[in-house]
Amino acid sequence: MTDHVSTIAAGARASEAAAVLAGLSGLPRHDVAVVLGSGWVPAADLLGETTLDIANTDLPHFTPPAVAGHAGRVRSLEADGIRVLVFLGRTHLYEEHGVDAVTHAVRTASAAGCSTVVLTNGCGGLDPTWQPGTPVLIKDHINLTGASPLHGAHFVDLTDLYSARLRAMCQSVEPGLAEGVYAQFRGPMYETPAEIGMVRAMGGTLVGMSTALEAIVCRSLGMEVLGLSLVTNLAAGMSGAPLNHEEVLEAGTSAATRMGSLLAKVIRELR
Ligand code: 8IG
Repeated sequence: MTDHVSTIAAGARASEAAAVLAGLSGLPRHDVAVVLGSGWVPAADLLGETTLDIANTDLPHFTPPAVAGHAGRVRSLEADGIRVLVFLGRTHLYEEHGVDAVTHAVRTASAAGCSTVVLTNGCGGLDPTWQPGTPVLIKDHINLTGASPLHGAHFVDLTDLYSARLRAMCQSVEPGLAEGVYAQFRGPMYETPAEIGMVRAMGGTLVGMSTALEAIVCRSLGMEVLGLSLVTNLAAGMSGAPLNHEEVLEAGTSAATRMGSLLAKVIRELR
């Protein structure tokens, strides 16, 4: 396939998924999409009134989840009149299904009518004052995956990718929220201490394995993007202890109530 045809094919797959979603939910359109990453899934129940809860694979072209804590479900919620499409879990680049699998959820959200997307993740933090369980607004990213989620000569401006308007809104909902620059690695290994030194020298303050490629596609489709990280661990080499996935899930479970009420408030401001 040529790159141009690849773009059309990704859009057509998303339209198919959006059509099935419309049938199952009875809603021709949704307003806001939320992608819940590691540590955020337990917050899902706090966001609104669930009106549909399906496996992501009930929609065409979704990939079954590979990782514990990545639920692979899709919900339709009602939050004070806002129709919210929630993805519990995501497909990661390290699962090796390719960039189109990574971005299918946000392409589907766009095809379903969402003009705003909230991308959340669990990540490592480079600021020693960010204890595990600290939420951080993403103000910019550095894509260290070596991959692009766009096909062909598709030039997209990423200035203000993480909407200044939505960040200001979050700051009014939760004054003093920290802000950071998110560096996306391919994973699935965590970084070496030397790689964390590289990220610090580049101006990155958060490290993870998601979000940036999805945000790029959202911008290419004209959606407004809000990025929220939950720092679940200090970046490699900073705490003296090794990193492990269970610790990450545990930090999410204990922060769930706070993240849920933050997200619930933020969603109600998105209209
Ligand atoms: I949760 O320290 C979580 N995800 N790359 N590094 C990377 N991804 C992560 C980390 C981390 N913690």
